[in-house]
Formats: sequence, structure tokens, C-alpha cells
Amino acid sequence: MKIGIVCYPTFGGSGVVATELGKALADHGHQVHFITYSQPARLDFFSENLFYHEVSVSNYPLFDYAPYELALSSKMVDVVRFENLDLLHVHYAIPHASAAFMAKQILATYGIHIPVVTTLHGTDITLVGRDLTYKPVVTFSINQSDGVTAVSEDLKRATYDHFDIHKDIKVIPNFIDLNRFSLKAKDHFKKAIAPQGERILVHTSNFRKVKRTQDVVHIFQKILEKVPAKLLMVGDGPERVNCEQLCRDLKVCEHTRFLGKQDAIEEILSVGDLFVMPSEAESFGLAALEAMACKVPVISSNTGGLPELNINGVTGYMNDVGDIAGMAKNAIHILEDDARLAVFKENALKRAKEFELSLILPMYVDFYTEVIAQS
Ligand code: GMT
Repeated sequence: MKIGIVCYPTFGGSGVVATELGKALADHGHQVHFITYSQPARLDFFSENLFYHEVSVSNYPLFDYAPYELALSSKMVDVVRFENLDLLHVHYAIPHASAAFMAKQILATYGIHIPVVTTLHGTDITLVGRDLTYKPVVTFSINQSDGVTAVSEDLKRATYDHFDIHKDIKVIPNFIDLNRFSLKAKDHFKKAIAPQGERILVHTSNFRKVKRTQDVVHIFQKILEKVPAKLLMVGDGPERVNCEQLCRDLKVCEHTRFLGKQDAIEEILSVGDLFVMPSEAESFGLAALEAMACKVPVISSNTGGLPELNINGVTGYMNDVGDIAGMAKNAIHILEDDARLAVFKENALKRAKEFELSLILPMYVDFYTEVIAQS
């Protein structure tokens, strides 16, 4: 198949999933054309089946806001026509699904029919999409997609609950490439971070409000009262500065390192003993799956799709959003006993294997085939 993939080419989860999916499809002989405004973060090598088409938005003094969506639609039209694509797969509804709808209409005037698959990732539904500013367009463009997928049962439910959707939504969970995400020997790094053999906690995110990153610091402070530990905060975003201040206020700075945006997340996860994800909303929790693949159990909130990934008492624990005391208590329970920690680590990896790329990729390929046949 020749597939066009549209996504946010950033460190965000939806862009990561889209990029990894495209790479895997290309490995399996499909031709994949990425259509984005910059080179996706994890598309940093050559493959004969991978192509990248940059959407450049020309500015004009009249525009307070340059019309990215129009430039994207035009680029989709161009790529579909001249690369003879079989299908467009857009990740994150806003504005990709409506841009695809526009492209589809334009292509029809050339006698070209292009099926569109939209994958819903989370905040496009639960946060931004529900905002009345976008809701009519999001509803319309989901309904106009030829196929719709969601990354968890919870996100599917939320979509039906909050939008007037009359399309079937297929749940295809996120996946993990265990060739990349696996426990790496990083003993020297571990020693540098935790010279006295302290437990290492890891948090990775884009430091947006929805991630409740300050909860991570509060939880860590409580853990430190009982278990010698270090905290690695990976990623960057608007809340980082507040977290840094909180570390100073709570006097946990000397045990905390802010590592900023990192490419080799698997190497950092490899020294981790516990991953902390206290998010307000999380449609799936890809970062938690990445941790589990590196044998790191997860302390998380029980929001959104997290219960579909993290098994309470087995791969980690879940508490209500904001239950800092509960999360700290469960973290201490896992961390204070070597044997218990080892069991949680094994369980985390076992669970991650259920989301192996090779199991999930065929679900997308079958879905594309079905959508192409039906449209
Ligand atoms: O979590 C973010 O802020 C990024 C966001 C995105 O779309 O890039 O992540 C969403 O999609 C990921 C991949 O499907 C999911 O694993 C995340 O749970 C989801 N984030 C939220 O629902 C908050």
C-alpha cells in the first residue's frame, strides 16, 4: 500500500505513534509518505520506503494567524495526486481530520477517491476537541472519515459520550517496539545518579498541566521520607519551571535531576525502578508503556485508558487523580522490598509484551484494507 501519514512531528505521544507506525509499515514493504510541518522527531534515518513532504506555510502581513490547515490540505492533495496514495491516515483530529476532509473534496474534482482514516489520540477529544471553539468541526470531520480508530476503549467511550458520532470507532491500542525499548546495561549511569544504590524514579512528559508534574515532586518528597531515592524528570514544557521551584521549596533538589528533552529515553528508563504518571487525563499512557517495556513498574492515576494498561497490584498501582498520599504509599510498598520490586519489574515487562509492535501492526494493516475495500 501507499499510505500518507499526517501527524504532529513533535515529541508528543501521537506524533511518536504515527512515526513508529510509519516506520514499521515501511519495514513491511509499504510505501509511507509523511506529510508534516517538520521532520518527525524519530524519522532520522534513510529508508527506501519512507518519504517526507514538508508543509510550509507562507506568511502574509494580512494574516494574524497563518492558515496552516489550508497549506496542509493543499499538500495532501499534491501528494495523493502525484504519489498515487491509496489511503491517508491522520493522527490527532485537530486540524488533521478536517484538513483531510477538505483534501478529499478537492481530490474528488480530479476524479480521485482517497479514503481517510482518523486516529483519535486523547486531548483532541478530551480537552481541545470538547472546547466549543472546535467541537462542530471535530464532530463533522470524524463523521466524514472513512475509518476511525481510538487508542483505548476509554477514549472510544469518551468520543461517543461527548460528540454526536455515528461512525464505528475501532480500538487499536498503542504499541511498543521491544527491539528499541528494552532493559539496557547502563550501570555506569545508574551509579552516577544513585551512588549509594538509591531507588531511581522516572517521570517523562511534555510538562503540561494535564500531566500534573508537581504531583510527581510531592509524591517523591513523601517517598524520600521512607526510602532513599533519586528522581529523574525527563522532558520539557510550561510546568517545568514550577516543578523546579517546588523542588527548592520542598528541599528535594539535591535528589532530583531535570534532564530536559531526551532522544534515548530507553537508556534513562533502563536505570529506573519506578515510573510516575499522575496525569489528570491520559487516553492511553504511551510513556508508561515505554517504561514497562524497560522493566519499570508504574505508579499512575486511574484516569482514562490507564486501567487498560497498568494492572493494579501487578504492574504497579493506580490511585485517583490528585491522591498524592495514596500514590506515595503504593510507591513505597513497591520500592522498600527488593524481592517485591523484582516481581513488579517482571510483571511490567510481561504486560508490555502484550502491546508488542508485531501484534498491533497487523490490526492497522487489516483496518486499512477494510476501509479501502469499503470506500
Ligand atoms: O500526552 C500528551 O500531551 C501528548 C498527546 C499527543 O497527542 O501527542 O498524547 C496523547 O496521545 C498519546 C498517544 O496515543 C497517548 O499515549 C496519551 O495518553 C495521550 N495524552 C492524553 O490523553 C493526555
